[in-house]
Amino acid sequence: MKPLPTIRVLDSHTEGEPTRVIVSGGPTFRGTSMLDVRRELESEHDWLRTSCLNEPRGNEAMVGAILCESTRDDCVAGVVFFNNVGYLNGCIHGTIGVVQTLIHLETISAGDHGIETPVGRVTAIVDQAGIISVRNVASFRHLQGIELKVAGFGTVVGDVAWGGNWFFLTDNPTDIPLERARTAQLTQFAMAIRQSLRDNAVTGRDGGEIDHIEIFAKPTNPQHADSKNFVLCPGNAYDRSPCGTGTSAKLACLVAAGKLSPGQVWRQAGILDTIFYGSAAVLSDGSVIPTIQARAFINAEANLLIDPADPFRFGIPSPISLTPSTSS
Ligand code: PYC
Repeated sequence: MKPLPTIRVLDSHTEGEPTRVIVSGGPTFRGTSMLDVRRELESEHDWLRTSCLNEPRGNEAMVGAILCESTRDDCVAGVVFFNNVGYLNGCIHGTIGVVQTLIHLETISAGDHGIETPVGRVTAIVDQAGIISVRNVASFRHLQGIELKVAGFGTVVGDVAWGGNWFFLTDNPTDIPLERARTAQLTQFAMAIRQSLRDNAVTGRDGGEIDHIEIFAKPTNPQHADSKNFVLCPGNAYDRSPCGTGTSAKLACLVAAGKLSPGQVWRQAGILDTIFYGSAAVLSDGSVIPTIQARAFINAEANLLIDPADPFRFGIPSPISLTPSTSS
């Protein structure tokens, strides 16, 4: 029997949020940057994303990462991240997952390693004990104290910030507790915020869509964390981790508000009460370079088989559409 086309993946989770790294079986790219590679994936090879992440092989929470040769001399690898509905700009939990994967494959060991992403070069720092930190791209608060009318929830006030993705950040104005048992309600609330941002044409710089919503509350255990968040991702899955680009956006807002000093450690808990440790160096224009530390664990090595007879060989199409709906 002829062998079936095979995609080799390594799965990990970073403080609860899964990453599936494609290590072989993908196409060859022509692009001269990870932004080009992302465009190629989107326009020519979207089957790879849907095959790996959609059911029945994947699930809505999973973030995929295709490992590529970097187009730069100062990076050990290039990577493009995607999810259940499309392609991400940056992804820090995913970068930590990629780095843990490269350690597992014995491609890298302790030291500093450049990783090329569609939003620029990030640096992974692996210490002698194997603890991974990632120095992210420059992050900044773009808008402060935006007031939104959110259908069903009243007025919500928050900031817009870039941390490698665009975020709307707000302290929880509702009485819905930030607890795992309440993620359905939190998801409804965050989706309503995102809809209001669209209806009111509130965007990131250069019109970038604010597709991540981050809601903050007091931590479950103030001895372990400074804050707890719930993060809604573009495909309506919530981040099981505290979200690295979201934590970077939070650091940028805290520094802009004079609530965090350069180098001071911020302990951001997520919905599972796992923690990302963040700190920020401040640049002359007020933006920050965040460094995020977290644990990732490899939990599977697998060959995904693409059987031409399988009607769902490219995954079951996602019921979620990225096309914004118009509210009446
Ligand atoms: O950790 O940056 C992150 C991230 C973005 C979306 C899911 N996780």
